Amino acid sequence: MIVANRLPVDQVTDPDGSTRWQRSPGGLVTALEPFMRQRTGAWLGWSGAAGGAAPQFDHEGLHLVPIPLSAEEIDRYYEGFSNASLWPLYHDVVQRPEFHRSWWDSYLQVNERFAAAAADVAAEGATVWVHDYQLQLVPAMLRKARPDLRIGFFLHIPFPPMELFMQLPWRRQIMTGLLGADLVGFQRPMGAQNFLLIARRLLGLRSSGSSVQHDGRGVHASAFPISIDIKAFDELASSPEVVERAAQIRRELGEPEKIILGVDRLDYTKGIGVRLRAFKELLEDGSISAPQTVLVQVATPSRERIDHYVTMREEIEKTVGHINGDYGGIGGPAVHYLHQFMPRDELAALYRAADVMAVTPYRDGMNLVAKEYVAARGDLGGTLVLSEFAGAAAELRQAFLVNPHDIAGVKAALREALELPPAVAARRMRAMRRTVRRYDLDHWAESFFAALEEQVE
Ligand code: GDG
Repeated sequence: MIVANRLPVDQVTDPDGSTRWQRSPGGLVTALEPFMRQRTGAWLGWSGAAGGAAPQFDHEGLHLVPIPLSAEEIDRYYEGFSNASLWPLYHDVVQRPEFHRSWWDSYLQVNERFAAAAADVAAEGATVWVHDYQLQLVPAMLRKARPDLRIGFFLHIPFPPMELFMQLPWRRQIMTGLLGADLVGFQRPMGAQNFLLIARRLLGLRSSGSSVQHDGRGVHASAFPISIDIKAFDELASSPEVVERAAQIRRELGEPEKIILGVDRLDYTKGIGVRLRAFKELLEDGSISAPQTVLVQVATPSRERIDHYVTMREEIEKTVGHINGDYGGIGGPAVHYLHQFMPRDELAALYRAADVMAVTPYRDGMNLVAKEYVAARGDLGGTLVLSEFAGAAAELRQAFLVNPHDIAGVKAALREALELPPAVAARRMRAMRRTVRRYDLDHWAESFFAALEEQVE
């Protein structure tokens, strides 16, 4: 059973008033959905809309259990505590986290609701896999109600170093919540190390190797770098329709010599501004010119009611306006900015069309976009510029690794990536494809389950 903040589908209302379920965006769903489809199991999560309880239902082979959230809980638990306290705190305080007791109360209450529903639905001795920062209290709550269950937890975002985590007024409760799991998984070894250190120092627990003793049980903490369904994405991106669409995109952009691409949820952790600034300076100093070189930035709408996100969107759109005002021509903008959700095959075509993929987050648990780009380049074309602070940098060593705080470094990497001879680019891409093929989504999930079984036996 999967327990995650969101169901893998959203309820959408069509103009004629009818409702239907549609696959929802985001890294977690992209990663888990294909994995669950090959198995039988249930998925508990919120539908994405405010309101009362909806009945359980089956959708494309999955048993889905919607968890209701009221408008106030969306405000406090989701947009508040999850996304304006924990999200910035865990991402190196790129923005200042806010702490409010009313948000915490709501977080506690919603976690209780998820745990109670999971306790209700899970079969005797079932394996329950709880996901992400919104539900860190669920493991302990669930264990209390159902000691027969095998409980795994995976954190999709970074787990911060002790000095940042200690800011959290409810740090003990969060740690105790996580320690209800048999296995706590992180994207990077550093996350597991931070967790173990905090368990020792804050709670005074005894640890040996990568386990701590809590409540008479051993809790294991380890890294499981997430990936994507490489084969499926590779096939999609190599299909004649997508390859043709990629050529058409280049034509629609006016046959530029070089296309730089960014694809992100519109989030302040993703460093979209870094990319724009580096691109602007390259235009300014004459290293490149538009429309021979263009930047396509897809910024998927995200968390649109949270203040930080509203301000960031305004800043980004202002910068795009400035760049196009200064460097674009009639019918030929320098930046093609799309604040839209793209169909998956359109995204694949964009990856396929791009000469340089720019992924420059200040901090990112993994970053699946970087892996998707590599998966999409069966033609061995394209180069990847990747932030050192994305989890993916540990695996994609042949990318141009950059420090997003160093604009000069990002500029230099973009310039180099744009000028890289195709044979060298192909060599780098081939090496990265080998890595992503070996450590794909199945490898991630299977190694997590194997470790969970080993821990419990
Ligand atoms: C969190 C962690 C971690 C984006 N725009 C569109 C679209 N997407 C898809 C991408 C990709 C996914 O959403 C985004 O995944 P990321 O990993 O890049 O980022 P987060 O959403 O922040 O995910 C992250 C991840 O969880 C998994 O553990 O890697 O570090 O922050 O798959 O393709 N998909 C479509 N249209 C879009 O416009 N179809």
